[in-house]
Amino acid sequence: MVNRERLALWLSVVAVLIVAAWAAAGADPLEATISLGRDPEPPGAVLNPGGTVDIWWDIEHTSTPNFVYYKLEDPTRTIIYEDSTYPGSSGTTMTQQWTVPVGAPDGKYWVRVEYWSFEAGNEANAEVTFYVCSCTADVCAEKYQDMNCDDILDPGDLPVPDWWICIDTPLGDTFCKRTDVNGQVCWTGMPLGDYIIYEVMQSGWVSIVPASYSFTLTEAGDSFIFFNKIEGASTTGKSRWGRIKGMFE
Ligand SMILES: [Ca+2]
Repeated sequence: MVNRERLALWLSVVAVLIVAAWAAAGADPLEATISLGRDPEPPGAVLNPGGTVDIWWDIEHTSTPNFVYYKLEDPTRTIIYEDSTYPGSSGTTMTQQWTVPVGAPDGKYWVRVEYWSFEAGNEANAEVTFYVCSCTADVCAEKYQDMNCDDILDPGDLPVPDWWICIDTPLGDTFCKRTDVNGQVCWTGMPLGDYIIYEVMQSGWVSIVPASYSFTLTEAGDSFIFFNKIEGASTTGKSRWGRIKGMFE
């Protein structure tokens, strides 16, 4: 076969593949969406044992429902604590509750919902996690701006609202919240363990205290302060040395 024939053959194969891909895309308008939720959401934890988690979902679809499959798995994803198959459209909108049984391990549990239609088979899946812990505690943070640029947190320094504070949890997730009008943010009912809490630094600001803390959350709970000043802002008050010196003048 000469090179020109090879090229023609190769181009025709590519053209057939493109047409096939286009046809497949055009022939598959079915794409269900699953909204899946639970309460409490991580990093808030369900108490172990006896605590309850609310689970709900809603499936939007244009296809004909065959069945909906639901399962709840342990942190290793090898033990199924609960599962159900809902025939037809009986499981497209559901609300249910699960109580943590005695003997269940602490950790991150998994909920999975699968939507199966007659036309498209396993058309859509969704997964969420929730935390289970035998002991929980709260973590809070406060964010201030050094208004007089003396590097000291004093009564004239103002709280900073709408500032992102994030935590990395012992179960491998990251969650962020904005500070409220009082410059505060709290996470309540969190599992004990090793965390990192940090602020998301913005350009034009300089940290005075650490912008990140590693800590082990115990039942006593914990709180942290983030304290910044605007880069290049001039000192309007006396330095610490200036104050000490002033006492003897
Ligand atoms: Ca100050």
